[in-house]
Amino acid sequence: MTEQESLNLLSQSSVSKGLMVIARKVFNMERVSEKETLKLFKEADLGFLGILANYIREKKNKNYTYYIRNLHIEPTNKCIHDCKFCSYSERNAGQGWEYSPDEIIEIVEKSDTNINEIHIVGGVHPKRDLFYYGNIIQRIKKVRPNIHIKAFSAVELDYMIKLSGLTLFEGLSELKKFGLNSIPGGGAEIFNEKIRNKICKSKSTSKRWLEIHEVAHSLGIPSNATILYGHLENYSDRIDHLNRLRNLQDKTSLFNAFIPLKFKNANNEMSNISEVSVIEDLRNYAVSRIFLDNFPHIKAYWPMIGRELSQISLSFGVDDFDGTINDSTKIYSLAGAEDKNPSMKTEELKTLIKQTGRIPVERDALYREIRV
Ligand code: V47
Ligand code: SF4
Repeated sequence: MTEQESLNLLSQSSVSKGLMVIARKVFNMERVSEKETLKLFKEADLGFLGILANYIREKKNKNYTYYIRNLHIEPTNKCIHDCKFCSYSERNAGQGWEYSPDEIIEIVEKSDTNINEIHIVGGVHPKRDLFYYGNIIQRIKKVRPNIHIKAFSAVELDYMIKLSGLTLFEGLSELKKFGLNSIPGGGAEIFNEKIRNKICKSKSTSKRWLEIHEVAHSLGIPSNATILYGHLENYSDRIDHLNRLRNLQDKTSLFNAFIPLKFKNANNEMSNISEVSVIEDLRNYAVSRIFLDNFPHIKAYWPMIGRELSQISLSFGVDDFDGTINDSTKIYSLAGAEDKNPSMKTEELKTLIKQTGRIPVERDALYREIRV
């Protein structure tokens, strides 16, 4: 839809003058302020947010929807932290596991040879340092020399680097030498310190999370960012979180994707909090797309929100469907996600994307198109 068509559509509806001012800014690709974003969260309806978010989505990523052939490996659920929302760690799941380096290599060896990316995220094991994980990365690269390794949330990195007695810069440089290519977006949760202290007190601070991504970017290691939403936070807290990310991206430009993670309430210490509605999920995707004008991609993580909501999210700012994953991911299935064995063939991913009228584009980990 063109800018004029979108404006015409909006002016026919009962949109307030204040919201129309924001709409014009968006159609001129101007940055929206925190105050304006609060107005969007509080006053705009879903249709209005969808038109704005979709306009930006199509300006940035046309009618394309990206997906990747990837494999998720969770090395362990043993963890020094006790995040209240976690359903996955040994403490909360009641059962601990850890793959040995040989078992991890076996998983890689057995995986599809077309895979382009391995995503590795797990618990923060008390005894595993940077060299332990670095050696695993090095061994994976021997098996699959061209694979992109996106591994370890900032919280895992923080601990393994400290345990090895290195500075952040030294630790990340070492990991890069071992073969680390990028960093996933986990561990960000919510940056507001008061809420962070309530839901994951022992975890790396917000300042540290941002510092780790900034140092990684300075070393040429790109990364993703997430938010855990739909628990104790309010709209201002979400905007504050987005703003800290937008400010860092202004400095470094090395965030690839933003991934909103909906709080799931099964089997954790926050089960008393109801999950937010699907409407709220879509509003949150849309506002994220509108605010994060310097993030190239917004990702829907389908194992968490399901296939159908992921399809609908493509009209609310999302342009990335993540990937084929595999069937061993437990973080969300234990927290109550519908899909207990998340795994999708590329044909199914493509069909889901085509059903929404979008064009599926297979990408590599850096969003370069792969033609097969
Ligand atoms: O940081 C844990 C979240 C994250 C729950 O970079 C929960 O491509 C909802 O980082 N309800 C880890 N969320 C996963 C992660 C990730 C996932 C997909 C793609 C990428 C990427 C990164 O999982 C944690 C936390 O925010 N999480 N428990 C829960 N009950
Ligand atoms: Fe550990 Fe991650 Fe669970 Fe927190 S969310 S307890 S850091 S596994």
